[in-house]
Amino acid sequence: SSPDTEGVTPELEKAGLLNKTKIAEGGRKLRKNWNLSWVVLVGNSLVFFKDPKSQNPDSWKPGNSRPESSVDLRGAQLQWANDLSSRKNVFKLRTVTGNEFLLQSETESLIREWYRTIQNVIDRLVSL
Ligand code: I3P
Repeated sequence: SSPDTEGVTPELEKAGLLNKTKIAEGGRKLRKNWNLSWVVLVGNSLVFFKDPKSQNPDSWKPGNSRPESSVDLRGAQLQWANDLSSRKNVFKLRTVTGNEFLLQSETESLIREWYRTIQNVIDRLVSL
């Protein structure tokens, strides 16, 4: 059984490698800088790691690898964004604070699964 005290550590929903770029910060447009990122969906947050050592599902746990950044999904919006990039299979994530990210994969099924899972978390947070 888990060493975690019941209910303290949030549930790991999903983890994997995606191409990521931030395109806005607080509503201000940023220059794109695409990078491969280890993305972890846990609890109410999407957590990004750039460290290759972080590429395992336990990386998000307290005391393990330090994340590059973290996004609060409460009130966030997702939309397909093939108009915002020359890349295929791209969606945009917008936070309530006006931060915007593009997430992309060469594999359509994989990006669809990420979209669906993140949207489910966003929907769940609305009703809490
Ligand atoms: C950008 C870079 C990005 C590209 C972006 C370019 O140029 O080529 O990869 O986004 O297109 O401006 P630079 O390296 O000089 O910043 P995509 O790969 O998503 O198409 P954009 O300006 O149309 O967003």
